[in-house]
Amino acid sequence: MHLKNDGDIIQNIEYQVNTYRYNKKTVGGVICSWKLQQTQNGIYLLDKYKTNGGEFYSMSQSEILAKLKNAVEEMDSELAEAAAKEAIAAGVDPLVAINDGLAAGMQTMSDLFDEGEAFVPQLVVAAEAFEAAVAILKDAMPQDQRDKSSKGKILLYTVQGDIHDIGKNIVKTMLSASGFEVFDLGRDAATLEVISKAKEHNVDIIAGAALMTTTMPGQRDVVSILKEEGIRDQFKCMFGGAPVSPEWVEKIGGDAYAETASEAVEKAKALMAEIRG
Ligand code: B12
Repeated sequence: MHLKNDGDIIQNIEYQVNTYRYNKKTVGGVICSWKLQQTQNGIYLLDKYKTNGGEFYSMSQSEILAKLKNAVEEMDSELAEAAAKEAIAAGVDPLVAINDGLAAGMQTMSDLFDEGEAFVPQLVVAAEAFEAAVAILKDAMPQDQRDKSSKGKILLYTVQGDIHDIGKNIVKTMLSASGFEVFDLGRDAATLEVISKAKEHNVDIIAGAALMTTTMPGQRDVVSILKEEGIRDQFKCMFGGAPVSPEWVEKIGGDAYAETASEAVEKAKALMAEIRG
């Protein structure tokens, strides 16, 4: 049973207290309940609850998103997994949980690094907490979000000579979670391999990350080779990574730039709309 909005009509009433009815079940290892009210139009959801030592308490979506964000900032995988289970139990949309909760926490870590307040090991451990929670949230996604074939195919990689992949992996998670079929070539992906895999999988979008000014030309090379081979029109090219800018992407003849993982999803959707007319 997926309950998202107040007002959703629910069946399977389990028990009744005074004028209210409660529906109880275990979701992702968490016992949760929904408070319902019978009206002449049907049975409506009034509130969602999670049990705590026998007591019911209400947890709003914003509290849960804050917990997810905090777990990544605390670099705590166990906390992140627990918060993911709470999100599922409370009926929070898994994509919202990833985007507004976990990814927001990752952004904090990235900002802290830039300010000299966090260091590489912290970023790596925070990314692990992010991934641990995503694995749980993915299982709770409705079938239409998991139906990858509907949204489009994307070849994702970090350019040749560049081994940074934390951000690329977040982009992968967000794209997959949004219904795209993602072929991940990993990091330090050879330019010719990118072209050959794009053809092999007949992808719609080629998406490359570069994290160093010295490796950004790897993005330009992909566009140049596609042009040389006369197949530039067969693929949309999207690029990103911390040193990359919209101006750079325009200069090298790319189709889209995204600053963050959630923006990458929006841009990929827009590119697919262009492809499908
Ligand atoms: C973590 C890190 C490492 C880790 C990487 C671990 C890993 N598995 O990724 C390790 C320690 C291995 C490492 C190694 C090196 N690093 Co380093 N590293 C970083 C650091 C601190 C953080 C990068 C990161 O993960 N950020 C967090 C993620 C979430 O952000 P993000 O990657 O930008 O991703 C977001 C967006 O860019 C976007 N995005 C990402 N990918 C994509 C893809 C597409 C298609 C799109 C649309 C969007 C998109 O969405 C993401 C989420 O919102 C940066 C500093 C920085 N501020 O960037 C330096 C940094 C990138 N590294 C740097 C350097 C120099 C190196 C080394 C050369 C160091 C050395 N002397 O050995 C080596 C590189 C070796 C190589 N050949 O690649 C420099 C690069 C300088 C430059 N020339 O531009 C930086 C900037 C540090 C600095 N200030 O000097 N590094």
